[in-house]
Amino acid sequence: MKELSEFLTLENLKSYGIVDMGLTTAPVPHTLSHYNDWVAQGKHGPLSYLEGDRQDKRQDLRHYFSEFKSSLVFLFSYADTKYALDEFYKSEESNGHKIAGYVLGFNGIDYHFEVKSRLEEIKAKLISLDPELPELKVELSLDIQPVLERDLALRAGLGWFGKNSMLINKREGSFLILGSLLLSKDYSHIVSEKKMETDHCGQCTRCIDACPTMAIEPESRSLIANKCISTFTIELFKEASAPAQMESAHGEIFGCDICQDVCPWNKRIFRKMIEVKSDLLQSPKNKFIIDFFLNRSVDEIISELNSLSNRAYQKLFFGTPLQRTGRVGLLKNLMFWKNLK
Ligand code: B12
Ligand code: SF4
Ligand code: SF4
Repeated sequence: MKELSEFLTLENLKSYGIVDMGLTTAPVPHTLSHYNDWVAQGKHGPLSYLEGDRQDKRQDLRHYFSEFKSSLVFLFSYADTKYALDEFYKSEESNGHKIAGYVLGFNGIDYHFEVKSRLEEIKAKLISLDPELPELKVELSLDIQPVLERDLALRAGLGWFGKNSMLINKREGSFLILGSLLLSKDYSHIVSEKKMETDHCGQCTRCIDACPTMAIEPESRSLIANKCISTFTIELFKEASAPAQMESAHGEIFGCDICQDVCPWNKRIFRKMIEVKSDLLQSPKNKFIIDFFLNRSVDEIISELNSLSNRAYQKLFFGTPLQRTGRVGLLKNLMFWKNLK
């Protein structure tokens, strides 16, 4: 048991890129009614995976993992890469277009692979260190599982929900990926449960004011998915209408970070970053993505994408987040900006 508690310290887990961690034994989301009302009002728009059977599973962690007793929740930060990317955007090399910071945040590798393999390593270690019978069972939660992950992180005391819906951690901001291990045993005697964080947005409305497509409803402080540029550029793979007023955005071609860029809790940590780690943009995959999408004209990019088959595109971007939309989805995003010219 001693070895297990020594392993499960933040200091030790830093080597996995974890910047904060917490534990919760609560299986039911704190803001469940908000989620159910949100779906009932159709605010999820085209995101059908948030309704039906997967909505039922999200009501209680035990609907997904019946043996649930506690969950370890981890925050993986990509703020340093995002900072380096913002510096790149200011340089002459930039073509004025933007991609979500998380795309480059894990060396250009899709976090569904990279963070997953880190969680798998931690899982294997826990199973090997847990001395008690019956054997510990562990399920992963990383984006695609039917789990309200921001709420899970809230319950684990890791942050609060910003008006932009992001889970914000006081020390680390919101440029984070959330990943969790759901356990068949209660580990609260090993990792103590923290108090839930209170709201630290106060009177600020910067994210609401900055959102070009008015996707954040001020009264309910919740997001309307089909107005969000992130939905349009990441979730819609075929021809689709862009959200109204997307032309006043900042050239987003994959994802959108605007409501996080303006957040004082992110600005605060950027101010503390003394050096720009530009080498974070230099991994082979990151360099390839930047050279393909961010430092040449939209016309050139479109012409290259048109010369590729769908299969060739998938091969080229294999293992990166840009595989998701496929060639057609990215062409749709780029054509939006080209047609504005
Ligand atoms: C669907 C989805 C999307 C959709 C819809 C997002 C949304 N806000 O609902 C779209 C495609 C738009 C999207 C975009 C992005 N996403 Co996304 N997405 C998800 C996914 C798969 C499910 C989210 C969900 O259940 N939404 C339903 C709403 C109701 O729940 P929620 O977003 O969790 O919001 C909770 C709180 O904010 C709170 N809440 C929200 N409004 C209000 C209002 C009141 C009054 C109250 C009390 C509470 C409250 O209650 C909600 C339920 O617990 C999660 C992974 C997961 N399995 O949870 C990732 C996830 C939320 N996404 C993530 C990321 C990184 C992004 C982007 C930054 C990517 C990008 N750069 O383009 C953007 C950010 C957009 C934004 N401002 O939210 C991260 C967020 C990390 C963080 N720090 O919060 C997650 C957790 C993935 C992960 N494992 O890391 N995403
Ligand atoms: S991600 Fe972009 S479009 Fe979506 S709510 Fe934030 S600022 Fe608005
Ligand atoms: S910009 Fe302001 S209101 Fe929006 S999440 Fe950040 S602190 Fe909260």
